[in-house]
Amino acid sequence: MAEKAPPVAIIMGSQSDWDCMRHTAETLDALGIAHHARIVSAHRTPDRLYRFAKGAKQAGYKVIIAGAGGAAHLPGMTAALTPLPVFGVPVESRVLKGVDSLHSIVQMPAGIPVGTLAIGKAGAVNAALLAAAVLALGDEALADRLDAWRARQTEAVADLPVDLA
Ligand code: RP5
Repeated sequence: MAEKAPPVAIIMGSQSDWDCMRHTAETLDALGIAHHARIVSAHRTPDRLYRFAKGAKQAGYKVIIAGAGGAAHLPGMTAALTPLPVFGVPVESRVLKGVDSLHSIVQMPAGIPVGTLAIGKAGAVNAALLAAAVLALGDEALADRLDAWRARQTEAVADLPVDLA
C-alpha cells in the first residue's frame, strides 16, 4: 500500500519557482509540518497535474500550496480537480514582475476558489502560515507551535530603528 502523504503538498510550475517556494518549505519546517514539494506544470506536464490533483485527497494531503509565474494556471487548474483547499502563490516573473502571475491566480471565476497570497517571498511564507492555521483547527499541538512562532516574531521587532548603512 502507498505511504500516506504528509498534510501539505507544495507544487510549482518550474524549477525556477523553487527560489520563491523554498520559503514555503522552510516556514513549514519551522512549524514542524511535514510536506512534499514537486514540480507540476499546468502547461508542460498537464498529465502529471491531472494525476496529482485527482489523487491528492485520496493520497492523504490536506492542503495544497501551488506557486506559479506568468500565465499561472497551476493553482486554478489544481483547484478545479480537487476538493482540497488550494492556496496560490504568484511567483515574481521576469518581464512583468509577478503582476501577471497575481492576476492569473486571483481572478478565478465564481465556483472554484483559490486562496491567493502576495507576490513572491511574502506570499510563499504566508501560504505556509495559512496552511498551518487551517491544519491547527484540528491539531492543538500545531496551534501551540503557531502561537509560539507568532510570539517570537513579535518579540523580534525592535522598538527603535537603527542606521543599517
Ligand atoms: C511558469 O512559467 C512557471 O511557474 C514559472 O514561474 C514560469 C517560467 O518557467 P521557466 O521558463 O523558468 O521554466 O509555468
